[in-house]
Amino acid sequence: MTTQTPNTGHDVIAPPGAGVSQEELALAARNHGMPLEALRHDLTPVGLHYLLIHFDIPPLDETTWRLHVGGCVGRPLTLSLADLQARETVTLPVTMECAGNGRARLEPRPVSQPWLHEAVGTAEWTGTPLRGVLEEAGLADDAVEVCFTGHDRGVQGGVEHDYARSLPLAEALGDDVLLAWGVNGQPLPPQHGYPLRLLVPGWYGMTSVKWLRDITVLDRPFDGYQQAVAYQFQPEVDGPAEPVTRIAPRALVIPPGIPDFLTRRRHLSRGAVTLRGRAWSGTGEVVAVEVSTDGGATWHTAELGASPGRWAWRPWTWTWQAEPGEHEIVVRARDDSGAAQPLEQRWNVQGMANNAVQRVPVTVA
Ligand SMILES: Nc1nc2c(c(=O)[nH]1)N[C@H]1C(S)=C(S)[C@@H](COP(=O)(O)O)O[C@H]1N2
Ligand SMILES: [Mo]
Repeated sequence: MTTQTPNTGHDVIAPPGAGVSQEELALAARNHGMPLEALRHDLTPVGLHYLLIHFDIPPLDETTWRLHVGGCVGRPLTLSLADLQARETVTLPVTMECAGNGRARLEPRPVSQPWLHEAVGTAEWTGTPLRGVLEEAGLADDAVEVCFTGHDRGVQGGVEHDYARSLPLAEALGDDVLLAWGVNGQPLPPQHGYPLRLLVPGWYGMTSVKWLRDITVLDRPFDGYQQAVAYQFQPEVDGPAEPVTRIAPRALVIPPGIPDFLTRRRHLSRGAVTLRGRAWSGTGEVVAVEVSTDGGATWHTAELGASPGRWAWRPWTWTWQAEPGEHEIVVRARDDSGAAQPLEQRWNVQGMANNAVQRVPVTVA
């Protein structure tokens, strides 16, 4: 079986039982997750929102930066940030999650950013609907996709490229797709795409291209590296692959009690403890969250609260009468499309969309 990236000789799958490598550690130190206790916030404070940056944060200045809109359009556009900010302005709370969230829990481990559960955050993004800009440029009759290119460039899988992703035309024209310059009431900070990023609610994070440089309308599907090679759900090495698109349902619990520093095992006292968390999905509205405290043998229905918006996570609570002993809390979500979290995820080469349930070991004294 081929477990190395073409052109680089690097392992794409860690040998069975191997620990996280120095390279994975370097990625993890750059691309931090959201501490799970930050699930207490409706909107994730910007510094606690997860980050995923493939290459380097590009040095950009909004006074000289311009957005170019071209390809299969009647009128190519060059827009400054002020031009964009003079347009219709919308603010939307959106839960974003990395498609690689859960990757490090697969065995054998796909080698990349080693997320466990924490590659998620919810922010209020401010920008202008993409549709208005595309309409102003005038879509040609043969337009099929819209490609978004960032200012960041690097080498992945031995291929040098600008970070770029595309959307089918119908998705790009969706009501809630934004060109965003603000987050939680502030200008975008460098790490989240300053001065302008794409924001595609409901889709995994790779779609929401940061540091936008070009929007190019295409008359054929885009075949760039981040579209056609990365972000594929491929259950078998050398087997067929499907592109990863929308966020699969997931619930997380705020780990209760206090943690052990090194193992992060939870310690709490006996008695009533209200477990709290959030649940989200890009394939429908979350309609059920269930909680188990015995590793999944028995399940209880949690109470759902209101989401801050259609594309944002829902809070949930459930009160547990904790008895002394060793327990394992497990939570799972289901949405109104019928999609639900599995107890075990089907393995895949890139470690995509692993929404297998969270398990939190707890010691009750
Ligand atoms: N230009 C560019 N856009 C990008 C990326 C990137 O590396 N370069 N990473 C993508 C990925 S994989 C994710 S999960 C989200 C993360 O967004 P955040 O760092 O603002 O949370 O940005 C996406 N947009
Ligand atoms: Mo990602």
